[in-house]
Amino acid sequence: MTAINTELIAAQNQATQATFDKDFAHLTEQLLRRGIDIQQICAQVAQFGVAIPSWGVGTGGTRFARFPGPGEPQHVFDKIQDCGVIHQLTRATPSVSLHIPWDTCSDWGELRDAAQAADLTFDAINSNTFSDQDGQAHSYKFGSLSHTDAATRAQAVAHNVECIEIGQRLGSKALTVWVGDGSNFPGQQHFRRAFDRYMDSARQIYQALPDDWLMFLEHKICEPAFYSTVIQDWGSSLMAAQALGDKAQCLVDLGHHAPNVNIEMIVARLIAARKLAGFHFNDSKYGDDDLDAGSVSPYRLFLVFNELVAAAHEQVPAFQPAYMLDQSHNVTDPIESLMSSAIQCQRSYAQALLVNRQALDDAQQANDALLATQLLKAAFQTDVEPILQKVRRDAGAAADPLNTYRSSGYRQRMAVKRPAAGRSSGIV
Ligand code: PSV
Ligand code: MN
Repeated sequence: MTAINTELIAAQNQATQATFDKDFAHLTEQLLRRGIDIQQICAQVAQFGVAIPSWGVGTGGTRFARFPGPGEPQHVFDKIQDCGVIHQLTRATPSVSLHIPWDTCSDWGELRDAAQAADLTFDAINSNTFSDQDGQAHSYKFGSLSHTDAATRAQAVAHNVECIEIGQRLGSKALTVWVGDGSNFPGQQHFRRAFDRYMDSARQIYQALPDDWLMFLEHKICEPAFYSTVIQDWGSSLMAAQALGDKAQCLVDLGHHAPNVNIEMIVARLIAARKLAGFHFNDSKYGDDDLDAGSVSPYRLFLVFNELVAAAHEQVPAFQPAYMLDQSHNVTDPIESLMSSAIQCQRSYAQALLVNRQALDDAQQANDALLATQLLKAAFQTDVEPILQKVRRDAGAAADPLNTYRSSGYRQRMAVKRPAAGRSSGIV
């Protein structure tokens, strides 16, 4: 089942074939002079995939307001359909990450079939114990897995176990746990006891993990708690993952760090500890802004991928990070943002593949700081667009996904089919 007319894609690709051929031939020659086989790079880039968060296809908001866009998905099946469009046009987003209970469904088998029909699988499943649901017995206002009240903790554990069960029916292989637990006032919380309570709950969830599952712990420095959070940084996350066991790993959301922190270095440390679960890609200027990946700091995104490519190149054992986007689209069509963000990740990956690893090793060994940094810049400053386009063209995706999406009229069709939801508030 394809939501966008395949003839439209083929016709648009054909229209730009001649200019593309010239650009690709030019880059082939350029890279050859640098000793790089473009076909090899294309083959690696073709393997790249980043998961779409189900919540990302709806319009996001801030704590002040949300301005709904036309044709927003109304239920999880609509979300799968939108994710299918993104994958059809980019072939870079083969999976979807669900968030429970934002995503509800009376028949998970039917959802699995719908995803399969859209050529999608299910990535990590996310639990939600940072907001209360209707009819919930115990409130998460003062925390969930680390709450002072045992019954509230038990409820939060049970929810995570239920998420694992749902994920099993969908074919997921990981549970992502992010808690909003923390405090707003000095003295409000006993730091060590709150962490101990979190660990006690996390252990119970860990015990419910199937053998072939992983548990991703996501840290965040602040928000909704603004004085302290229980899993505030990669240090706490690593402590927790190491204490839980081999199946627990640390997930890096690019927006969850202190300002100016060196994220690529955190990535390197987690790789060294064999504890890097993967990523929630997005970008930020001030905090957890959830802006589009690489929209503000593309070089930082490249430097993260540089660490990943280096680890793969050096054959770090069992190195298989999970890639996902986690963004909030307040002023754009979410499908457009997610397509361009997925491609931005793919671009950073392709650029990182161009780094001359041997020359970089030599420069580092010789303490040649300037040459080392220039080697990274040389890769980052290469326009890899012909590589990305080649991979898309070969896979039957759109050479120019944004243009093809806009001319397909998909959003206009959905605006008719999915009448506007009411105005609502809240961060998604
Ligand atoms: C928290 O800010 C977070 O990054 C977690 O991954 C949540 O699941 C997601 O955002 C919710 O939007
Ligand atoms: Mn996240």
